[in-house]
Amino acid sequence: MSVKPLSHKSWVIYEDGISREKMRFQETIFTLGNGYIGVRGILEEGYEEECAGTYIAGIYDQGKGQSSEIVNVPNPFRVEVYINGKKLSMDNMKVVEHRRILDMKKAVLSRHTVFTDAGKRYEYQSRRFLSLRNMHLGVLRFSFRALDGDAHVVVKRIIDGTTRNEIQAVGEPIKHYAVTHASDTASGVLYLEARTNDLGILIGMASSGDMVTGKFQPAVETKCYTNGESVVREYCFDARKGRRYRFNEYISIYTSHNFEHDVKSACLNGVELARKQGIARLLRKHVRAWDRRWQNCDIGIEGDLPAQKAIRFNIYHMLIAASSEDIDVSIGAKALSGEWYKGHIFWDTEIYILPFFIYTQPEIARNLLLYRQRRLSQARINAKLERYEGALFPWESAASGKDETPKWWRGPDGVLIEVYTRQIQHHIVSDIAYAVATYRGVTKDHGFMLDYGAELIFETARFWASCVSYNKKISLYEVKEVTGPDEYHKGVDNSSYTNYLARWNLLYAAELYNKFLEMHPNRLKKLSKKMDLSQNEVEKWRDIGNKIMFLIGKNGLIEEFQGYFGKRNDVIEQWDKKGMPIYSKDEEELKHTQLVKQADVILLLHLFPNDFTADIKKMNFDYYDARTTHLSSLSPCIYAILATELNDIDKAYKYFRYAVNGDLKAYFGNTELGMHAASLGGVWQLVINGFAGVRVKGDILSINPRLPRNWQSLEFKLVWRGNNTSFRVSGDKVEVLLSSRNKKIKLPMSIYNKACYIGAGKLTTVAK
Ligand code: IFM
Repeated sequence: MSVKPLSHKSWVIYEDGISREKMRFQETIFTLGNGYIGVRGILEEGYEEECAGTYIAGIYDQGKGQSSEIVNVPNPFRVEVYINGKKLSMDNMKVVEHRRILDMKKAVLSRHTVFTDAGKRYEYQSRRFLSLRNMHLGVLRFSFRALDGDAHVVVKRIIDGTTRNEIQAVGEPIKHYAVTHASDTASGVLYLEARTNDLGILIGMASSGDMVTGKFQPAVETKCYTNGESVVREYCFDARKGRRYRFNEYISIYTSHNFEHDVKSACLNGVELARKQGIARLLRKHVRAWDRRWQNCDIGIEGDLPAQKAIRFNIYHMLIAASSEDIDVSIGAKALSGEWYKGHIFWDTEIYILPFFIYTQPEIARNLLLYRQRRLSQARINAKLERYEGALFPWESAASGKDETPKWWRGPDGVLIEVYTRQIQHHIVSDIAYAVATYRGVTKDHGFMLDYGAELIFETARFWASCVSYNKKISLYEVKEVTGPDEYHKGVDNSSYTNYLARWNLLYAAELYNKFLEMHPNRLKKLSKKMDLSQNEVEKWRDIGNKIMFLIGKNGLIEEFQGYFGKRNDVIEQWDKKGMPIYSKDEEELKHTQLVKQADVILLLHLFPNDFTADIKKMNFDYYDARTTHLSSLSPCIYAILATELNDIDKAYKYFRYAVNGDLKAYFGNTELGMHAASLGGVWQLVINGFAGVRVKGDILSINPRLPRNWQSLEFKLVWRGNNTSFRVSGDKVEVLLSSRNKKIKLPMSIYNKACYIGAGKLTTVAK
């Protein structure tokens, strides 16, 4: 069973016509990436409003900034075309035709633009991609036509070393590198090398290209030169009216980060090899790699073309942000599509994005978890610095694993605010542990747990044991002065989300310890020695876990944190056309109310779906839904999941439409700064956990679909316990197809609460 290619339309995102106000938004939407490099969808020639962003995963620098940020490296895709000395650009000329198409299936961005000047039209077309087969390779093909008369043309191919991190919440733009070398080879290959400020990471870029010669080749004068911080190859020729002049470019990018060989040679070899293969072959390989990538993670929706397209858009942006190679990086809050939040990695990755990878491409999930595990030593140091034990993962993380949260930030109203979450948004610690446990539960990758996961789980439990304080009066442990997911209320005591996850973390660690004691005593002995861990300490974790305060009333209503119910009992009273809340945005005032910025208690109910009854879920959903502003993009998807569990499919669909289009239709408000990566993953969870009703119960996969009315069918794939499994939900039936080499396999599942065993290679149908 494979997801039907409904129509080409559901794979493409268009831009028709050009609008200055939307340029930065489009740049984000049209980002290309291969998990290693991300390039915003700028027009090659540039324009006043552009934010030409090229990012390489894992390359951070602080320079004069508040904390380290992902480096906007030189722009390797610059092309300038001059007609009789005047540059083709929306800044200089009128644009009379403009269309861009992002083909999400192939990750190729194509463009057609016609400019006019002095009554004459000039056409520029381009196509580019970042190879998924070779993460160091980019390809650009462009062409030019003078439509109304002959013209004298100069084409400049440029590697532009003038880029900076323009987008700063606080302070001036920062250039995080210095160009150290710009040259060209005898055969016209451009090479630019730059060095980052702090760590001196070398970034090398080479570009090799041709003007494609045809029957009517004009006399072309070609020269290469450096121009300040850029390196240029220039073609000068007389263009004949209506004739198309084509150019091919092969771009190779290497850095000295995690790469032991000579950067320059790698770049030069890279372009030479690419050139030998040619664009058509490189494109074929790239498209095949993308086909394979989509194969395991596409979602098919029949009956709702806008939703089909939007869900693919969400998945596309997660895929382009994740490398299939282990390059010791994780996914930032803006993925590789922008420099807002400085390319930092938040809990967004583990709680929102990771489930998509765990269930569809577990090897990528593993690499993302390894990124945290490799920073465990730094997390131990972070804990010590804050006078805790165990591991304190930073609220905002970059390359080193130190806390990179900037001290100052600019709020939505433009006012400077001191960031108070830095040392106290401790739920990140158990969010990461939770992701490790989810990975283990879905994949049964015991090797990962033995080699890496257990240590992380134990150290995070240790952190919580050192973070709680015992309240003798009530014989309970408390966690004081933290900030939960709801950031309107900072520095609160006994945040229910935080305490519940801390409790889970401690008890899970104790259980894991006992399992290891039984099954892997020698490994445990070694690890215990390394960590100086004793059985007594583990018993203490269990005791604390069982006695952590959790503010749930007799009626099942969970208090978000201690004292929350004493706040002004404001509720949402107005909604906009999309059904989203209208409320005052004054955070100073909001903190005195019960209004909640984003899913907090409701997120807890989603993460532990089997721990709470339907009545408890309903009571809390009704209470918090009436008080949540959804100011954060991390919120609507989670409310929608809960709504599906409560069978309120219309409400779920309302939140789904908002969340799935959050960036595509700019509902979230600041897409120009980059994609809202957490929401992308949250929307995937909404479709799978919510509408498809996929949950792990005990040790088996349970499926209880409840589709929106207009969806005739939903198709998706999951890798469950290492087996590729396809699902199709339509009407009142679920079809499952398991592909496994083990022909004798019988995977237990629960579908519509009916126990069944899925064998390999034959379609199993279960009716409601
Ligand atoms: O991690 C989130 C946080 O929960 C809400 N503000 C934005 C952060 C980054 O996405």
